[in-house]
Amino acid sequence: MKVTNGHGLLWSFSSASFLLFALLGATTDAEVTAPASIDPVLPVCKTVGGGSAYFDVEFCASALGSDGRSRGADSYRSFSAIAVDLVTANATATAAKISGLIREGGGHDDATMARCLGSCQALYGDMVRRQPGCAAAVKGGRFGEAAAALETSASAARECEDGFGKSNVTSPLTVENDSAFKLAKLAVALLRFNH
Ligand SMILES: *[C@@H]1O[C@H](CO)[C@@H](O)[C@H](O)[C@H]1NC(C)=O
Ligand SMILES: *[C@@H]1O[C@H](CO)[C@@H](O)[C@H](O)[C@H]1NC(C)=O
Ligand SMILES: CC(=O)N[C@H]1CO[C@H](CO)[C@@H](O)[C@@H]1O
Repeated sequence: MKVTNGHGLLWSFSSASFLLFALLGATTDAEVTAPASIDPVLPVCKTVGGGSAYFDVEFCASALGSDGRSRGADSYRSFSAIAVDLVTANATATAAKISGLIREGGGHDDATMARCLGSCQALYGDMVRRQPGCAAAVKGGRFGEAAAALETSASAARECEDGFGKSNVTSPLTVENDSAFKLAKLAVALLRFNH
C-alpha cells in the first residue's frame, strides 16, 4: 500500500496491527482446538512423549503422523496398534538392510564386522518374528504381553548397536537402531494408557 501522508501511515499501521492480532488469534485457536478435534496425534504425543526418557513429542508426532490411520484413531488401543505396525515395518526394513550388508561383503573383508552384522541379523530376525504375536496381543487386549515383547525388541536394538561399540567397529546401523528402539518404546508408552 502506498502511504502518502501521516494519516495514511497511521491507518496502515493500525490495519497491520489488526491483521497481526487476527493472525495471532487464528494461530491460538488452531493450537487449542484444531488438533484436538481434527488430528489427535499431537495431544496423544504430548501425553506419552512429554515425560518419556526415550523419545520426545516430535519423534512421536512424526512417527504416528506417518500413518494415515492416525487421523482417524480414537483410542490409545488404536494408536498402540499403529505403533506396533510401525515397529514391524522398521524392523523388517532393517533386517533386509542387514542381509544386504552381509551379501555386499561386510563379511568377507572384515571378520569382526561380519560377526557384528551376523549378531544383528539374528536380533532383528527375532524382532520381526515377534511382531505378529505382538500385534495379536494388542488386538486381544493382552497389553502386558505386547509390552513385554516390545521391551525385548528395544533391548535387541541396543544389543545390536552395542555389539559394534564393544568391537570398536563403526556401526552401519546407528539410524536404524535408534528408530527401532524409539518406536518400540513409543509403542510401550502407548500401551500403558490402555490399562
Ligand atoms: C523407521 O522409523 C523412523 C522413525 O519413525 C522413520 O523415520 C523411518 O522412515 C522408518 N523406516 C521404515 C523403513 O519404516
Ligand atoms: C577397543 O578399543 C579400546 C580403546 O581403544 C581398547 O581398550 C579395547 O581393548 C578395544 N576392544 C577391542 C575388542 O578391540
Ligand atoms: C538403542 C541404541 O543403542 N541407540 C543408539 C543408536 O546409535 C546412536 C548413535 O551411536 C546412539 O546415540 C543411540 O543411543
